Amino acid sequence: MNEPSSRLFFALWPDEVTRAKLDQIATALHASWGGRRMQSDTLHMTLAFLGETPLSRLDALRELAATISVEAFTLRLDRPGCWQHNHVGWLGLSATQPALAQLVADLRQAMTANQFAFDDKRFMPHVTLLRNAQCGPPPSCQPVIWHANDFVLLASRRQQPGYDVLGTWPLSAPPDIPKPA
Ligand code: 2AM
Repeated sequence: MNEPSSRLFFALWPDEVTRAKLDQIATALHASWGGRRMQSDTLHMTLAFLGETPLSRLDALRELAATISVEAFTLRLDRPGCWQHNHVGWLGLSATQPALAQLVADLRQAMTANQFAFDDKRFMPHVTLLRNAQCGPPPSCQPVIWHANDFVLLASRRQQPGYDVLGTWPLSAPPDIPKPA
């Protein structure tokens, strides 16, 4: 018999305010590019995609996630884009965010050390907002500022759209910025 498994990935999961702002950008992109909007309650930024993973390994995955120690960071999502090859409309970053890159690198390293397979394509931070988009020039959009304080492990639901949150891990508090005298 096949071992029970789920389609898993680590992600940043927005708070309600950020989610609503991302959804507004989806409205603007949809007006330009059409296609199918992602449901607002599923919006996320994938950090590392594992795919089908045996549920017997879930505890090991949760344990490695708990070892990650990266400071909380802020993302400025200011770059709308559309991929011709898969018709995905998305919002990303025009400047790299070193703490985000560190979080992804540390997750990849911990997964490799624990013999988890994952998609190791170059990380391209983005939030998918549209599928089946007819890509054209991007509309101008207000940047979305996203304070990332934690990351999650998500499982894709099998029968309906949506994800289940299987775990949440806090990012560490950034050091206090000294106030000017
Ligand atoms: P996408 O939104 O750009 O398609 C769940 O499928 C999430 O994992 C989606 O956000 C998807 O990205 C992302 N993902 C990353 N790599 C993937 C892969 N190889 N196959 C499917 N989804 C992948």
